[in-house]
Amino acid sequence: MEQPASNANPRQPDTPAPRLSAERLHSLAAAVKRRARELGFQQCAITLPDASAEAEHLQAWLDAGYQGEMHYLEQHLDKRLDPRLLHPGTERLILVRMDYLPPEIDTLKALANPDRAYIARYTLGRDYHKLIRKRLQQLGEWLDSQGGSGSRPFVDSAPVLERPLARNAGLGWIGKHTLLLNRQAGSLFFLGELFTSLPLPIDAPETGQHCGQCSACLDICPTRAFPAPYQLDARRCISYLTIEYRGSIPLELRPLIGNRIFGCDDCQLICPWNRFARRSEESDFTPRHALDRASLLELFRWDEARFLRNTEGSAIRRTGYEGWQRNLAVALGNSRGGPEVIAALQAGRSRVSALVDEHIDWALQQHATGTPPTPLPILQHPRAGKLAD
Ligand code: B12
Ligand code: SF4
Ligand code: SF4
Repeated sequence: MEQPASNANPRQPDTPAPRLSAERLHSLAAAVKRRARELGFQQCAITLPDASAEAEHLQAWLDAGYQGEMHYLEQHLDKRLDPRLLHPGTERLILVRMDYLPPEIDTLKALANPDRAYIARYTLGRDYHKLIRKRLQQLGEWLDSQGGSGSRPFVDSAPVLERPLARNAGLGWIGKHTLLLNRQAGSLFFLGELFTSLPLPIDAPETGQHCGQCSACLDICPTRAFPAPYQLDARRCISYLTIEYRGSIPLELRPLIGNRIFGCDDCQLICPWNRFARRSEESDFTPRHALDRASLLELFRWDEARFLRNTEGSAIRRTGYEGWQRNLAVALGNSRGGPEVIAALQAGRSRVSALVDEHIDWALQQHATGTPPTPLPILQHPRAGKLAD
């Protein structure tokens, strides 16, 4: 999900931050949190620009090759560990989180129907990067008008270790599924941060680990993508395979992908803390083009022009038309099949690329041999009826 560092109107700290009294900084910290809430963030907290404690884990993760082809994660390690190198003059990071679960959508029903497309809940609406960056920019402009001298917003888009920094700010703990979890809100939220030159008072870090003996996320992952708690082998993660990866999806993983055509939520849906996940009121996160209930066939029939039109301003664009067709071919191979599906798959051959054709051939083969769909572990789970939906 990381994209090349953006140049979203950084406000350079060309003049040093004016010296503000401790009292003034204290009241500004409280005011910035109020302002963040007014701007639609559910929570905001302040920490030091320092992630050096992550060096060992980060290096071990990269050495194991878990990043797959996301080679950008191997770059700018110095900036990841020391955010001040990314934006000189930074004294503090203001971390924010924003809930994204849209209201009134049927998550489990979508997963349970093999003819329906499942798109990760975070990306059914408009691209969150733009929304969050814009709000962070507004927060930065406001802060600068109060005595700051330069701020810069980031969301997902730069070499910033967002989860460890958010934990350091006290926004939650890193769960065994590697995502940030909050006692009041679960994990279905985005993170973003504003770099500021103001030495605001910092918040207490979250030092607790509230997963306890639970290992539900590790056990439910359909592709067994967790070699150990707190470690994700992205090469096996459906989110990576359907969004970031451009090549041929490993044969042994295809049946396990089910009907997921963009991202995956299973390790979060099973998490007991997501009983506390809140629905978002942001209209940007409302599903577009009925993507929460679309059928696989309908989406597979989109031509490239329609794909580009319907994914304008959406993070789904990231996978590209080839990736979209590839993912849909795999999901159609896992569907119930039938004459309409076979005809559509056949008609889809030689339309996009050799890569897509290879996945279509696999799907046709699945139906020719009558291979039954692999049951999704999450639907077999005894708590399936009580999951975050
Ligand atoms: C690359 C990336 C991915 C990759 C790799 C994921 C990963 N776990 O790293 C892929 C494509 C798989 C992915 C998937 C998803 N992502 Co993503 N992703 C990122 C990105 C851009 C960078 C993450 C990164 O730096 N990884 C590097 C590795 C080393 O980090 P790590 O595994 O967490 O390891 C750290 C710690 O866990 C710790 N650690 C490691 N090992 C150990 C061992 C022990 C014992 C301990 C204690 C600690 C520890 O040290 C490490 C270094 O700090 C961030 C945005 C950002 N800039 O941070 C979003 C981000 C993490 N993604 C996000 C989301 C929403 C998702 C998905 C839910 C999307 C979806 N529904 O499909 C899935 C979830 C999959 C999962 N279980 O993680 C959100 C998460 C919000 C949250 N609540 O935490 C982020 C923060 C984006 C955002 N701005 O909101 N993502
Ligand atoms: S997002 Fe899906 S595939 Fe990836 S780790 Fe979580 S459950 Fe596994
Ligand atoms: S499912 Fe359990 S182990 Fe996994 S993150 Fe949630 S509480 Fe932690």
